[in-house]
Amino acid sequence: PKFDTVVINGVLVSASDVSSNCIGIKDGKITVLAERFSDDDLRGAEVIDAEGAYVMPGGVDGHVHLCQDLQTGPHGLGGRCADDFLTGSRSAMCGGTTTIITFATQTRSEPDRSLLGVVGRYKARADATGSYIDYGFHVIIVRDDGDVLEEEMPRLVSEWGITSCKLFLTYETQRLSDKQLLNVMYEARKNRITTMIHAENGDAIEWLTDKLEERNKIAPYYHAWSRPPAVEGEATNRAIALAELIQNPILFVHIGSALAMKNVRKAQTRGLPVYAETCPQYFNLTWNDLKKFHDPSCFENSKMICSPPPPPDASDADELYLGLHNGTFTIFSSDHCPFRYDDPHGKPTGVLEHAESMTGEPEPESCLDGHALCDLVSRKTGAFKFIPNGIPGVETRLPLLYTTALQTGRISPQKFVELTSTNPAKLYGLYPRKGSLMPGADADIIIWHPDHSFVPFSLTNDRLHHNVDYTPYEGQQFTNWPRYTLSRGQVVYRNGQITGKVGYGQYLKRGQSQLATAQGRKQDPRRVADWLYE
Ligand code: DUC
Ligand code: ZN
Ligand code: ZN
Ligand code: ZN
Repeated sequence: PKFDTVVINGVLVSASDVSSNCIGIKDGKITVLAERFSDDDLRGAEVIDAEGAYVMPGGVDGHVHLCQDLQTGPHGLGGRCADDFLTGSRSAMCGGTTTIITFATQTRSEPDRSLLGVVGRYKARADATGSYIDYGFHVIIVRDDGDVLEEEMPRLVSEWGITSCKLFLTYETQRLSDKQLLNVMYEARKNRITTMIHAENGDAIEWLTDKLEERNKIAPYYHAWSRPPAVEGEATNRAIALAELIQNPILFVHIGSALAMKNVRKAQTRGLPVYAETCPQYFNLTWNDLKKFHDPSCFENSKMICSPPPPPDASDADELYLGLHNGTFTIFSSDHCPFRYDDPHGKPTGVLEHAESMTGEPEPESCLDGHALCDLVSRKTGAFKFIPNGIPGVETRLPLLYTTALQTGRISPQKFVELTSTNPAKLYGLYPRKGSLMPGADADIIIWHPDHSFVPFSLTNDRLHHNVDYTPYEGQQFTNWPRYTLSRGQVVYRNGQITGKVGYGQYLKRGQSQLATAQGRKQDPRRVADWLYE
């Protein structure tokens, strides 16, 4: 047959166009787009009727934590990662995502000096279960070892196709000083590795945390008070200044405040190659969600702790939507960072082993509802600073944005595709193989339900396919959901059923970023420190 599979009656959406075309798929690739197919074309092919619904390139989620190491100590990420490559990729694909980029994390331990060693270890974790969908790695660099960076960065690119690294300005166990940041960014730039920056001022957070503790404000809710928008505001400005100094393109991960977004916008207006990511939690949660369980002192509220925290109230989200629309945000990722609530090393009780380190800490009030786990934890001093930061969301990323932004007219269908698929593919060197419906691209495709025939429902965690025992979006109304997910031409998810196979997903060697190139201005000799790169 001419095609293995065809998609007919769809409204195709790319980052630039909406068109009524059929898709012909052969050997895992899109081979033909045509207004219609003849009977001859269709012979022997599996025909998928989209019934007038949107058809989009599969989601590319550039920010997913799977199998990540437990890191201990105050302000460390802490906790046991609930999802491995099996459960994490399963959850992604059931929400319309066909590519995930996860983190291979260096630690400060001596054996982790070698980035290649770290990556090999994470690859083995992926191989241990296999993945349902294609995946790649970013590296997280928490050390400034000049010899390692010089020797290994070129090999990360050539041997592994890893062309991006994440750097932290906060967390005792991860953060780089300004000088270290410059060192690592400089080496990264020489190798055309995109630097992703977690921009929160670690000193400000520690200082505020001390002040909150002095006042016994240690319940989960106060996690947000320890990270008000100014914390992200300062760190974004500082990173922009340092990156400009050495002409390094940067991408801010998980921007959560309108303040930081405006800093990014200003830098972009000046022609600097500054990119930004934002995530569902900054549109759908607020500080109030950190006190929604039982009563404000109940440690079940730890389920909602992520960094940066959600914004204070919904007015920030209104501004953030503008940033999605006007291009300030380059990508929309999940920051899926999964911890279970019932795991002793998960959400509330990751605290237990550190309880003794809190010398002379007054006992917090226990939950007024007498919630058992909550009491147990609060008795052990479950201060927010010991609670692992992160919430799940790889499966809800696309349907949530579809429901709250596309269907409400806040963003166009094209912008939806740009933010969730095309731009992450370009930014991370996967385009046009991923993030595109052009002939030659991998046949990674989502087909939605026709809006008019979808029966809205309210989300419960049992519908999801991650290994986390809660969702922050419990009770949220959804007005659409991916009906089919295709990965390299195979239907891996259909009408709520998993049809894919674990182990089918392939490791992706990525190329250079295709975004950080032209900058819309002449180079300014006073600004440009060319001698650094001679
Ligand atoms: N950074 C992330 O990227 N995810 C969760 C927590 C964090 O600090
Ligand atoms: Zn981060
Ligand atoms: Zn993250
Ligand atoms: Zn409780």
